[in-house]
Amino acid sequence: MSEFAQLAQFVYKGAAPSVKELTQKMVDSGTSPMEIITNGLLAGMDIVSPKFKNGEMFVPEVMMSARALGEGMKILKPLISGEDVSVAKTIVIGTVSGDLHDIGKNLVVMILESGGFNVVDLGVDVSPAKFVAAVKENNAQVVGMSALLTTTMLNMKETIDLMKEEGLRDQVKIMIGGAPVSQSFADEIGADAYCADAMAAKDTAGKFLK
Ligand code: B12
Repeated sequence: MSEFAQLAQFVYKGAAPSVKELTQKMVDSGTSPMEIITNGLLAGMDIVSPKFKNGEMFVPEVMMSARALGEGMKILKPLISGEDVSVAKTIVIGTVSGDLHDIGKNLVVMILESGGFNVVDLGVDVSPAKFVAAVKENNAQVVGMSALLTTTMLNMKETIDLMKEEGLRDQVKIMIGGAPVSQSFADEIGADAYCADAMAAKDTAGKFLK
């Protein structure tokens, strides 16, 4: 079994110490951090996702996988976020109200930071009012919203509507992401962009902040 496949298995099994150890070993032997994320850590989540969907895995086990993945991310984050922050532009990002999924959002944060953007991460379960307050406080130019549930994706619209009410909509570009959202949903709720993954988020933020 390759080291990538082994790492994916450790994530799937929620074996945090093994994930930590193997991630460090791969880093030490010169494997690229992005490859470790994509072909090891996220490949592990790709094993978890269908099993969770069809009832072979349950919430506590998926939490263990998420935690194990986080241990790997902790090692990799400083390695891909090390570039000089030269762009004084601020992106406020969070997972919307009622939603606790943050693996994808955290990955987007890491990639944006690696691109030199100043990122204010509001965490999970972020209310529309909290997004608005953060845009004001940080004088942000971009807002990123994540949602993984069909029920919570509607809170993206609530947030955009509140930005309009507060007269902030013209000040910010809004990008959204997460498994259930799409370009057509972005159009429907009046977001500026939908991004399928973290790399697309970085490209889109780059275009917005040119
Ligand atoms: C891990 C996971 C959990 C973990 C979350 C741990 C954590 N810290 O995040 C736990 C176990 C806690 C969990 C809980 C629940 N979950 Co869950 N979960 C998942 C799972 C398996 C993987 C999600 C994930 O991390 N993917 C990996 C990341 C890297 O991908 P991503 O999030 O899509 O992010 C990428 C892009 O979307 C994009 N992106 C994401 N966000 C953003 C933001 C911006 C601004 C941009 C530009 C881009 C962007 O870039 C990211 C990186 O490339 C999904 C299955 C799936 N197919 O998505 C179910 C899933 C999302 N969960 C689901 C459900 C039902 C639940 C629960 C309701 C279960 C329950 N009965 O309690 C709860 C809800 C809790 C809550 N209130 O939020 C359903 C949702 C169904 C639906 N249609 O709404 C799914 C789809 C599983 C399923 N098919 O049944 N879950």
